[in-house]
Amino acid sequence: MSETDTESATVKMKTVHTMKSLIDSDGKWKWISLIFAVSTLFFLLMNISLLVIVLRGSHRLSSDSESIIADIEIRNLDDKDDVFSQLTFEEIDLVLKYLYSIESLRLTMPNETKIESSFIHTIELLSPPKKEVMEYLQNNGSKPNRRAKVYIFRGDISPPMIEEYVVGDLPNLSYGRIANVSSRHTRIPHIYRPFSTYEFMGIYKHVIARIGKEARHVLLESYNATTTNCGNQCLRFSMTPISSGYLQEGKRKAWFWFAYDVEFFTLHPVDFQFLVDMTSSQSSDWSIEQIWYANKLFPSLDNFLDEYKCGSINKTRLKFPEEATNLYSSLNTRQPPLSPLQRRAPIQIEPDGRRFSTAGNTVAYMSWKIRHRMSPTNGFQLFDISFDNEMIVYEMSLQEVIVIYSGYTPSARMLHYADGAGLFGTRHRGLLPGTDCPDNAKFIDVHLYSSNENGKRTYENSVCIFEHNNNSPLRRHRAYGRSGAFYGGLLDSVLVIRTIMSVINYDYVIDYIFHQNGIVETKVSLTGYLSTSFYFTEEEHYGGHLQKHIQAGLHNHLFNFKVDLDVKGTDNRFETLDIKPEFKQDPWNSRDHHQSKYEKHTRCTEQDAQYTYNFETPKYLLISNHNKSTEEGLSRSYRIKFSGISKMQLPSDYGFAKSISWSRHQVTVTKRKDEEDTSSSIFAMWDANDPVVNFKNYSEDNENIIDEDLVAWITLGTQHIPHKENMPNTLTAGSQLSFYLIPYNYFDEDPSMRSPDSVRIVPKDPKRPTEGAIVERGSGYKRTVCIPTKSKIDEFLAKNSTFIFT
Ligand SMILES: *[C@@H]1O[C@H](CO)[C@@H](O)[C@H](O)[C@H]1NC(C)=O
Ligand SMILES: *[C@@H]1O[C@H](CO)[C@@H](O)[C@H](O)[C@H]1NC(C)=O
Ligand SMILES: *[C@@H]1O[C@H](CO)[C@@H](O)[C@H](O)[C@H]1NC(C)=O
Ligand SMILES: *[C@@H]1O[C@H](CO)[C@@H](O)[C@H](O)[C@H]1NC(C)=O
Ligand SMILES: *[C@@H]1O[C@H](CO)[C@@H](O)[C@H](O)[C@H]1NC(C)=O
Ligand SMILES: *[C@@H]1O[C@H](CO)[C@@H](O)[C@H](O)[C@H]1NC(C)=O
Ligand SMILES: *[C@@H]1O[C@H](CO)[C@@H](O)[C@H](O)[C@H]1NC(C)=O
Ligand SMILES: *[C@@H]1O[C@H](CO)[C@@H](O)[C@H](O)[C@H]1NC(C)=O
Ligand SMILES: *[C@@H]1O[C@H](CO)[C@@H](O)[C@H](O)[C@H]1NC(C)=O
Ligand SMILES: [Cu+2]
Repeated sequence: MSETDTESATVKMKTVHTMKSLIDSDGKWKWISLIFAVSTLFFLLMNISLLVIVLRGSHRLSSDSESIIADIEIRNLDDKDDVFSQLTFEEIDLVLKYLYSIESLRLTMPNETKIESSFIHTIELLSPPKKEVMEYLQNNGSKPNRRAKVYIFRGDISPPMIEEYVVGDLPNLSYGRIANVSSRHTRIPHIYRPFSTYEFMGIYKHVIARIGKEARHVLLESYNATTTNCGNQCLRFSMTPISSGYLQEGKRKAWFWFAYDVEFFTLHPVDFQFLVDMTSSQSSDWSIEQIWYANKLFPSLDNFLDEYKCGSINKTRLKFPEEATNLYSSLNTRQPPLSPLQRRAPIQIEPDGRRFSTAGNTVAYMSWKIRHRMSPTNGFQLFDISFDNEMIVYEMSLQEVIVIYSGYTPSARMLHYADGAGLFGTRHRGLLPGTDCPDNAKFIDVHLYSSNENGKRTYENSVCIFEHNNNSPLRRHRAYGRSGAFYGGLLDSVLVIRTIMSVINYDYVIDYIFHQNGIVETKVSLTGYLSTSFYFTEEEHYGGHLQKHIQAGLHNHLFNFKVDLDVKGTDNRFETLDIKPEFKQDPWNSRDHHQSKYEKHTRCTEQDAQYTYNFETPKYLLISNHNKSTEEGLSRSYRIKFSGISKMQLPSDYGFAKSISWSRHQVTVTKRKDEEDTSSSIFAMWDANDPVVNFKNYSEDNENIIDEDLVAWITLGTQHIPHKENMPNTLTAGSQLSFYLIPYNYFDEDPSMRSPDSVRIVPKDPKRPTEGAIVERGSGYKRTVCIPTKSKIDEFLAKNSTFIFT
């Protein structure tokens, strides 16, 4: 199905939805449908013309009729967004055609590919140089060329490699070469390869098939389940890759473990694990090295099978879990209900229609404007975040998500996960209206290329955008009393751009929240299923014993974000305001007095710009423009503030830690370089012996960072010691981590003073404040009654649930 087909289908669905919601309501609203007949006709006309435009192939138009109307009403967005936007399917086709024409690449067709062959893993836009983009956006410079960044698996060459190619310039491609950059490796040993469908095919064929055949009797006898021909009593395998930091040079190995294939398998591990050497690029060479069963380690599969036969092993006997609705791991609703009331939860409505608009990759809300793109490897990225048409952030994006587990069993203690290996972009999809995002949110589909998902693919409902109010004032004051009574307040309505990534068992909700006072909030909430292992008493200090056989390991979640702030241009400084105790004689008498004072500390070099949180030395962290000051001579700045940090406890030169050097500091400021695009890579789970992106190197040259273009790399985190209530699901509440970008002498006055949502109340007669008041509303609107539109999502899903389960 083509891109335009999908869009028109969505438009049709939503048109039907809008009109039906007006007509379908109960009898007493019939007269309203009559009144609305005229406007319905208008909607219909709008949608027909929209369909025509969409069918003509414009990929720029949003798929939602309401937002088109909002666009027309609110403002005309410029269309310079495509310097940032992801490659279109047409552009991807050009890249594919070009690369397949290069014979020396020996690219295989997807239906013939194996892990040992040459194939394209991902294709995406290579970010254009920032200088060129800035010239284009701000100085009428020429449009930067569009180029593709492509990862190609070269299992076919010796030694086997993964290669990063740059292919350009679109649309008339004339070169495709291995990227030549000095800040990351672009020819990567095959043993550091990220997850791929083709590797899993090799695993099924050469590893699981062997275990399933030779140990079938063990699995059946111990677990009453097996891996193949298992009916509805199957075992599933999971892979725990081992970082090269724990292996002999040149090796690739992984622990595998079995779990019952029920809802949900990560809470049903059995006590069967095995170590596989996957060093060879030929999957037929992979060998099963060790077996761990019933808390014992065996040096080989044959040895294990012999011992099992001789009866020298205490055999495990487990029952297949019964799929009861109250099975501890299932998400079925339990009884009795929390409330006997059959009433729906509150919802928010937009009484006068949507207040944000979207066009192409751009979103506009109040004075905010934001552009976005989805990269198959890096995931969701924001660009060119501006307020009052002035850029504040050039790029803001999640860089990496890691989880470091502890445990006793061989697999559990090696579980050091860098989620980027799973290709972030492809993990964003299937947001459910009404639960993941409000029903009235705008849902965005993205189009990406990844061999793990059969090449070109549309990911439905990957991103949602909505405005809502936090039901709390952003600011307010009530002055009361006989004189000078007034009230001034503003409800905190915000624009939220939300994505949710499901990476195997965990789900990460990532919100970028734009407040009306110039604050950008980034919030990560964690949910999903725990990763667990089979319980043995030796696990006691490594996690929570949550069910008879289930142990969930203690783990540390860490997240890294890139924030390329540009405060009034790119000549910025990193300053800290260091708050210190003072004990000094009072100038007004002879007493000694304790109080705090602060000193501004300009961080001159990259080594001096690595900030580690310390409770004893409180600080404000500022990105400032020294040349743009307030009338009082204070630099214009943005402040970085965070809540939700966690110490990375592995020694810095130990194993996996070398792949994640960003995790040592809560904020690291570096001089911005196009080459130093990311703090991590899709290889981080494996590459500790020689990290492909070695973040530590970014600061190693210790460059001067005064009045330079700067990037702040921000690390959030949380330790998690699992407990009963984390089953079946872990909860977002209590697990939220945030950082804020807060204007600090950036504006001369809080810009939310201009909000149309402002309310001011003054007495009619200041001398008699209780005898009537005048209510002033910024927008001058009158309060009216309105009807929420009825959601049709459940009916829609009953017929077609493609978007949520693909
Ligand atoms: C793979 O697909 C191509 C066409 O795209 C076809 O020519 C070829 O026979 C197929 N190979 C296999 C093994 O199915
Ligand atoms: C922008 O550049 C183009 C061509 O380089 C020129 O024709 C146009 O007049 C310029 N516009 C402005 C506003 O400078
Ligand atoms: C690409 O090539 C076509 C035909 O060869 C030409 O018309 C077009 O201007 C070229 N586009 C660019 C961006 O160079
Ligand atoms: C890579 O870039 C460096 C420095 O820019 C240059 O000296 C070198 O020749 C380039 N190598 C290739 C293969 O293009
Ligand atoms: C990082 O620096 C080390 C030491 O200078 C060097 O060996 C390594 O190749 C660098 N890594 C990258 C990815 O540039
Ligand atoms: C294995 O499962 C089957 C099917 O559910 C059941 O009939 C049988 O009793 C089970 N065997 C054991 C030993 O639990
Ligand atoms: C089997 O279990 C018994 C009782 O728990 C124990 O005494 C024995 O040492 C175990 N044997 C092995 C081989 O682990
Ligand atoms: C500061 O701004 C002035 C006026 O715009 C300019 O002349 C000067 O070069 C700037 N200084 C720095 C350090 O950027
Ligand atoms: C279901 O929806 C998907 C898109 O989500 C579409 O590709 C497919 O054709 C639809 N199926 C039916 C039967 O309408
Ligand atoms: Cu957790």
